[in-house]
Amino acid sequence: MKLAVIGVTGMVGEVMRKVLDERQFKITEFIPVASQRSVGKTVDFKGKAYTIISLEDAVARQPDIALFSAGGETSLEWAPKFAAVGTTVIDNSSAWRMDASKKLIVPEINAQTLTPSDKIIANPNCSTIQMVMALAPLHKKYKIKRIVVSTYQSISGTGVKAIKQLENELAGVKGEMAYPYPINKNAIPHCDVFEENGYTKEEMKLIRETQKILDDKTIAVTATAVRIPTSGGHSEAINVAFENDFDITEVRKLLHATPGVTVQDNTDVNVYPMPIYANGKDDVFVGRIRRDESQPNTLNLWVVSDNLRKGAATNTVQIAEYLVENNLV
Ligand code: 11C
Repeated sequence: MKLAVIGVTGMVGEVMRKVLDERQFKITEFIPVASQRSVGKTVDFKGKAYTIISLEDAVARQPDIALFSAGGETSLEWAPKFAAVGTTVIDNSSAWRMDASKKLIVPEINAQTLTPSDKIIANPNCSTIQMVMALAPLHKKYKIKRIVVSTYQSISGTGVKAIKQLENELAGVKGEMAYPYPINKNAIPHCDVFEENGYTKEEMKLIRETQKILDDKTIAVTATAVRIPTSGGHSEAINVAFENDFDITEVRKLLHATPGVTVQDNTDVNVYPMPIYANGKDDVFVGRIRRDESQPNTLNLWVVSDNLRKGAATNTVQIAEYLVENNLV
């Protein structure tokens, strides 16, 4: 298996290398790729130094799989070039997610839709992945009518510039700002850019991607995405109304039985998910499971996950594993 990682020096690229190593993904040739300014430098993978090559040179090597995490513009330009030489691209950017001809995959939910002709596969947005991981088993059983979600997103979702901004603020140093306001001691209701309808792009991703992954356009979703000064791990307060009524014990059982989901829910002893504990782990953690007593068939959940792992790198590597295990590459 010849595997290329595009954006290998970035935050997600670094976690991809770690996850590939941890999961012992079988690779015969590791091809690290980054922008021109990194070409010729080295990156570590499995304790060895590898020289970074350019996108052009990587296409010439015809990898079997290319994991992309280098931004939407790079994906739009280069994913088709890799696909044209037979590479299967798994793309972390938002470039292809809503393209009707591309699949948007969370392996636990819809990997079975993949075929060998899917040459560009989209990896969903981090905040969407953790939400659908918790909701998919409940949708199957009770059918979702409407979701109201508020997110509390870590600065690692914005990237290194945001981490630097917080470090500078904590050190009392002036520097480049990733956000229009200070992030320390703050909550900024603004993730990604604003769209014409007054929602942010992040909020619209939660709406559109959820319907696509759960393959149900009838699901109504509304979202408010907020940036908070946590360093890793997104949290979400989810209110979900179902067509059919549920039994709360059965909901807990369903979530317990869902691979990739860990229930942390014992208020007697203050057990609930929190980003400081979810960070560095691959699972999606669900707690504060309770009936919304204000209207019928409605449930409240608190969902936390590491946005760079299950929200990005781990989900991408899981897609690659599925392709290999099912002889789709
Ligand atoms: C955030 N969800 O935390 C974003 C980061 O569409 O893949 C990832 C952006 C994307 O701000």
